Amino acid sequence: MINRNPNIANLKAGYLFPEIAKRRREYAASHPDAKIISLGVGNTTEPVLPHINAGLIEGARRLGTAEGYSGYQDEGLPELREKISSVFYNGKFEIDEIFISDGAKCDIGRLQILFGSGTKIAAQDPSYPVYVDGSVLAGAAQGWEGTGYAGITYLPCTADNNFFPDTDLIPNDSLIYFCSPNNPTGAVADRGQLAALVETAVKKDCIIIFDAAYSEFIRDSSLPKTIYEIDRADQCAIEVNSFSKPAGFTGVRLGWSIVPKALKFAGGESVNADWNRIAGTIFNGASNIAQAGGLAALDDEGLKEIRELTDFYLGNAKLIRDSLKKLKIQCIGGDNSPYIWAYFPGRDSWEVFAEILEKCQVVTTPGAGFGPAGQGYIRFSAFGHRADVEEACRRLIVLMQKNPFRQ
Ligand code: PGU
Repeated sequence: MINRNPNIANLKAGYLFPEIAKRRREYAASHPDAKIISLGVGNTTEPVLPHINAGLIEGARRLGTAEGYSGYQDEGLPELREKISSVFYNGKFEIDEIFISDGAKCDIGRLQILFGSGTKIAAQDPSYPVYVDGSVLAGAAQGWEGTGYAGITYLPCTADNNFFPDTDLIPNDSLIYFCSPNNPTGAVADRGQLAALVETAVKKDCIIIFDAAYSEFIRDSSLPKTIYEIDRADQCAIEVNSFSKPAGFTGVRLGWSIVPKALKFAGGESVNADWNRIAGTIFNGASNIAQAGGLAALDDEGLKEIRELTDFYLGNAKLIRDSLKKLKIQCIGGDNSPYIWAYFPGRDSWEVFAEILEKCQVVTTPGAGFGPAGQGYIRFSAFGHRADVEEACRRLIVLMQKNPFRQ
């Protein structure tokens, strides 16, 4: 018999979002009349807008024609890569520094192969669970100790440090996971903060994996949308991004990663060349239909639709934030991000999650699921139909005012 992969055995708990879905199912089974509303997982709910949808349809139509048919296209359509470079990076990157993927999560998982199991990991705490869980799967952790994994450096991001980590905690030669706008806190790193992060990475010979999946939700034009707005970031950072949230492609599956040619390993070898080798070996490219939709999303009409869709979700976020403020619950996020991070001092976040589900039949995400520093917090997602979000807010205000949160 083959032994179980010890890295899987090292994982402390199941993946966060299926666990929440399970608790929702259990609640629904014991309360069959409950009209449950989800402000839990960040999954898009609104239809793909017409121009982008026409791009997807046209992509499918072309596949049925002799002139338009295409097969494998490993690194992605050259036109799409050019468009990504010009729309998001001012033309800074050549197309062979841009790798089209089937989504940011998939690339975050695969990028681990670049570094191997011996690499030190530093991750924002709280953070998108894929960074830490993916690192554990890749063999970077030595098991669970107390509230976190041994071998992974947690970088607390709390109200005390304005949700930006103490860069002194980052070990030399480590792989740093950083997400801005942040999931789950909704905080966005400003230019000075990102410059400090880049400076630390350069000084300590680290590589940053910068997750910009929510960059299109940034409305404050002084905030950087990509780490490459910072000097020397191309020497120390890989950026992953996605069409999932801005274009409603969570089910279509399309993203990209930037692996600059200036990025080198300790021995001077090219990270870009190795990523090209890995991606060519274990990935056969994103769907050509999805890429046709991606191209439509990046022309003038498509960019207007991205703005419209992200404005819609930001409108939901404002409703949620205003409701929490009425209840005098401290919260951040929701202005340049689709997540609102609400603080319940001294409370266990799974208990607050259960209380909101019981009293309001609203599903949220407990902060502790994103890391030890998330304890006491709840994440509200702004992805939902407007009527559902309005109803969830109404329930929160009416029911929680009548029957306030337990202390
Ligand atoms: N990066 C971040 C920071 C995310 O929050 C998510 C989705 C992704 C990447 C995934 O991007 P794709 O391009 O669609 O792969 N986070 C959601 C969904 C949960 C999940 O497991 O991905 C969330 O609720 O946190």
